[in-house]
Amino acid sequence: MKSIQDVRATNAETFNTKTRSHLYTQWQRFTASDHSSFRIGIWGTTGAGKTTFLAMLYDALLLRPGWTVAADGKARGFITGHLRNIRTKGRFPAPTEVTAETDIFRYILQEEGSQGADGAYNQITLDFVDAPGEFYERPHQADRRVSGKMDILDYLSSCDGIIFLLDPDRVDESLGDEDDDYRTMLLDLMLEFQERGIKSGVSDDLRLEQYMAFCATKSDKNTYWTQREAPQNLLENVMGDTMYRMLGSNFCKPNRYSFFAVSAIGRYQDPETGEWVENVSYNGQAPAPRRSRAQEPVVSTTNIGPAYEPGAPEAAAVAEETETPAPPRSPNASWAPVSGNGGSRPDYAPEVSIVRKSAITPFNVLEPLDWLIESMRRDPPRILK
Ligand SMILES: Nc1nc2c(ncn2[C@@H]2O[C@H](COP(=O)(O)OP(=O)(O)O)[C@@H](O)[C@H]2O)c(=O)[nH]1
Ligand SMILES: [Mg+2]
Repeated sequence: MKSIQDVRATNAETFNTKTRSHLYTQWQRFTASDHSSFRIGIWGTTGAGKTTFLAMLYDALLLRPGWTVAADGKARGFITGHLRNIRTKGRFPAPTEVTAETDIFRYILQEEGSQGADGAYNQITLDFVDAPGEFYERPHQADRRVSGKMDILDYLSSCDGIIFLLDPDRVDESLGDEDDDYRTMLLDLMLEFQERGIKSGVSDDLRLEQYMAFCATKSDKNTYWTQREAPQNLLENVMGDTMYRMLGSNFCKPNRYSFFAVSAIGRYQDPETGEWVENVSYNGQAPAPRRSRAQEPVVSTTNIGPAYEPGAPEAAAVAEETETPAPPRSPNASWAPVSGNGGSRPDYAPEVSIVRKSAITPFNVLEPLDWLIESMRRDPPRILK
C-alpha cells in the first residue's frame, strides 16, 4: 500500500483543472435534478476517516427499519468495493487518490410516512465527494479562480447541512510546517460561508444558515472513548478552543451546530469479560497505541533550543574532561534530538486492521445525520442553490 506521502505527492500533481471540470459537469447534472430535498455534504481532511465512515454509514442506513436508502450508480461501486474490504477482509480503504474522474456520489434517503400532502416523499440527499483531504484542506489553491469551475467551496456552500469529520489524532503537534491546523481551515471555511451568505442576499442575518455537525472520528480509541459522553470537549481540543468559541459567538445560530463522537468501526464486546474493547489493531499488535501529546518525549528538539545542539557548546565541556579516558555518558545524551517522525502526520498503515470483522459495531454513525435531518425539517435553512 502506498504511503500517505506518496499519495499526497501524486495528488498534488493530478489535482488540476481537468478534475475540477469533471466535477463541475456532474454537479450540474445533480443540481438540475434536485427537487425539494435537503442536501447534506461532508467535509474532512486526509485520513480523517471519510471513506470508512461513508461506507459504514450506508451499511447502517440499509439496516435501518423505516428508512430506505438508494445509491446512484457511481456511489454503488464505491460502497460495494469498500464494504467488502471492511466487512470481509477487515481492511481499511486505501488512501483516496485524486483522479480526473473524482466523482460526486449521492445517497438518497427516504423515510416511511414522510410524504407531503401531494404524496411526494420528502427526500434527503447526501452528496459527497470522496476526494482526498487536499481537496478540503486547500480550497483556495491555485487554479480555482482561474478555471472558474466547481470546487469544494461551491459544493459545501450549496449544502443545507454539513457533516464535519475531524481526526482527533491530528493535533497541532502532529502537523508538518506546510499543514494548516483545523482552526485555520475551519475559520477560512466559516468566513467563506459568511461571505457567500451575505452576497446571496437570502438573509440579512450575518450568521450562517447551514446546519453543522462536528464529529470527532475514531472515538473507539481508548482515550477518546472515555470522552464520548462529552463530545464538545473532545472537539474543543481538536479544533482549538478559540475556533470552538467562535462558532457560538460569531458564526452559528444557536441550534444549528452540534458535536458528536463517532466511530465507523466501533468497539466490540469481548465474549469472555463482557467488556467493550478496541476493534482496531495497530502494527499488527494488540490494539491500543495512540498518538498523543502525552506520548511525545518530554524534552523535544523544540524546547531544547539551539544552545543545546550536541557538539556545539557542550564540546567545550567535554574537552576539559579529556583526561578521563572514557567519560561517562552525559545525562544530557538522553536529550538527543528526536529525529524526524515526531512531527509527521498519522500514516496510513496497512498493518492497521480490524480485529473482529464479524463484530463491527459502528458507533454514532447515524446520529449526526438524524440530528441534521430533524433540525432542518423543523427550521429549514435558506440556502441559495
Ligand atoms: N480506530 C479507528 N480508526 C479508523 C476508523 N476509521 C478510519 N480509521 C483509520 O483512519 C485511516 C483513514 O481512514 P479513511 O477512511 O481512509 O480516511 P479518509 O482519508 O478521510 O478517507 C484508516 O486507514 C484507519 O487507519 C475508525 O472508525 N476507528
Ligand atoms: Mg478516503
